[in-house]
Amino acid sequence: MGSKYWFDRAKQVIPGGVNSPVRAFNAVGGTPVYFKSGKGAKVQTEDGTELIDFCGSWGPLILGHARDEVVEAVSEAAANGLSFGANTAKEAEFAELICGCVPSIDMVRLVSSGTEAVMTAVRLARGFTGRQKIIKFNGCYHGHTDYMLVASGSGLLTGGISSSAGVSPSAAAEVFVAPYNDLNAVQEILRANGDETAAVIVEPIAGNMGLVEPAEGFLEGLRAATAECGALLIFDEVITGFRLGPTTFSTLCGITPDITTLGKIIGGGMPIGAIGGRREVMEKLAPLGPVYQAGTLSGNPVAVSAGMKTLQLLRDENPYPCMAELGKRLANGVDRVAAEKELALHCAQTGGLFTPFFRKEPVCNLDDSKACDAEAHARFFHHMLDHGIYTAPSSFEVSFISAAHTEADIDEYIQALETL
Ligand code: HOZ
Repeated sequence: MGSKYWFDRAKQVIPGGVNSPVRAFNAVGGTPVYFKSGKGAKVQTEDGTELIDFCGSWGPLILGHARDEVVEAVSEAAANGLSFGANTAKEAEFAELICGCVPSIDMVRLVSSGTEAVMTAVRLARGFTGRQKIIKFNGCYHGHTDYMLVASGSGLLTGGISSSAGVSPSAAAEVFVAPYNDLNAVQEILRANGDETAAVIVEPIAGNMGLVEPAEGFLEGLRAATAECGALLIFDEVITGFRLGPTTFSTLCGITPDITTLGKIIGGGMPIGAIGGRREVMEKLAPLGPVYQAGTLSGNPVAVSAGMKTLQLLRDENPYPCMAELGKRLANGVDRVAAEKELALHCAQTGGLFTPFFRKEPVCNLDDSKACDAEAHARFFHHMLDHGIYTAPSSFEVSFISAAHTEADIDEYIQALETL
């Protein structure tokens, strides 16, 4: 029973056959691959094939699939109880660990997903400032809360829509949208609406229109502009948190946001999200303050155990320089092959994050990303898949190198590309 069999069966009972639209292969066509198991950098499929996985569950699996110590931590926690809906020592230790790793986070509240983290962060910003408006960036994705689906990235782009149906016009009207990397546009919005603006939310490295790094001075400018008008700065680090070092990207780049959202890696492959920030802001959350947030499974002991073990291993083993070297090796290889074969292609890369963009010119915002050759990307994706390489099934996503990948895995990627 292969992927096609399971997809046909799933489509009868799951909308589109998938539990998240990005899995539907809409951008690349064909039948989505059904995964059976994973270990390290490799996955086994229901088609009986083995693939080198550069998607890594969209980011959480920085240590690779089923790392022994993480699985042991999960098994031990599960044997002691799957959920209590009450406090555990482990969640206090985990919060201490996160606060210890991220200087801008004095306090942290755990939730169950990145979407929930952003929803809470925005409510917190509104509760703290007493203002309603939010500024976001075109092509940044912050989960699927109503007002964050305006001009969103990720799966909305592959579906050919930039905003979701079902979002009330009043929710959408509270959001201003600026082009990514365009500080002037933000300053202009704030000049006219600064006293109504609760927060600017940004992926400090954009990862949902492909990989787009912040232009020099962009994040610093956002920090200064928000501080000037009393709006909060929210860094959505669901992708970048603990991805480029054992901390947030904000720590690495020396910019202090008021609120940070986390997810993915901090759950080590289990569902989790977190909101962290400075004490004065975080103390507005219930039960200390008037901003309500709750969750039966928030701080779930199994998820916390997976996350805790993952962060400890990252701290103890420091795989970051190695992942960055592999990332550079991959990007150099892609660019070399592109030059040799005269392909309109270049690879954006930082650390273990990368996106092959099918155009020669750099990609600095969503318009640039949309100008890439989508058909060339789809051909590339299926060619790589046929050669045992699994990457993000859309050019509006990032791919991930984990601590489990080796030089040989990177070289296989490049060899596959050479025969494109
Ligand atoms: N942020 C991920 C995609 N960019 C989430 C994956 C999903 O939407 O399922």
